[in-house]
Amino acid sequence: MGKYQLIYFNVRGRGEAIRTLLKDNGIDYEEINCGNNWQKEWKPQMQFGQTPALRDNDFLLVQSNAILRHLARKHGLYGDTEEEAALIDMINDGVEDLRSKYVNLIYRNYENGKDEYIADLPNQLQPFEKLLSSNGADRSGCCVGTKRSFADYNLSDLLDVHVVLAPKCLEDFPTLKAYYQQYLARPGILEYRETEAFKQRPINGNGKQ
Ligand code: 0HH
Repeated sequence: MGKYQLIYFNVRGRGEAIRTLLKDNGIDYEEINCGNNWQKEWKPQMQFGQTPALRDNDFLLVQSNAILRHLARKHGLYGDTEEEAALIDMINDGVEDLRSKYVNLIYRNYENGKDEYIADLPNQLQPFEKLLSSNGADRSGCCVGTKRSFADYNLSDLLDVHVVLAPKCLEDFPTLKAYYQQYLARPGILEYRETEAFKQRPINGNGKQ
């Protein structure tokens, strides 16, 4: 098997959960920055005209959640039973719902919408707190079962960007806070966050965060 290639802009954005999954699981990959010649070279190659994209030998896959699921199937990050896989999907869909709102705020309504977004954030985070506390995720670091899944990388990244947007947003959510701290303390994540590549990569493409 050749090395995976992750084709994306030099931002965290929708690429970061994929990057952290790869890094934390010691999966070798090459990072390709499509930002230099996006319109002419890269965009026409992409099935939906967007990235992130993952090249897996001759197979080119786009859509960030499809990429996470593909890697999860191949590397044992999709739970142990069908029920666990369904719950992992459910949580990942919840992550996608909140990420869509976040992306809309960042790219379309930051100045006018930020205060209202932050005021409503507890309502958005509460379902995750409830789901994770029922799974003891503050101790296990896993949102489903006792094994990490792709949804953990996506949810942890979602918390990561929200802590930047609203630094106190996890204060009233002890399970989410402990779960996020466990994520940050993982050796693979710690090592990755020490790299210049991580430190210099903006969260979003327009400088807002
Ligand atoms: N549903 C898709 C998914 O989940 C959505 C992907 C998407 O929105 O994968 N892709 C955007 C890039 S994410 C895209 O391809 C936002 C990052 C913007 C970075 C801008 C450049 C920054 C340079 C430092 N957009 C390009 C396009 O639509 O033409």
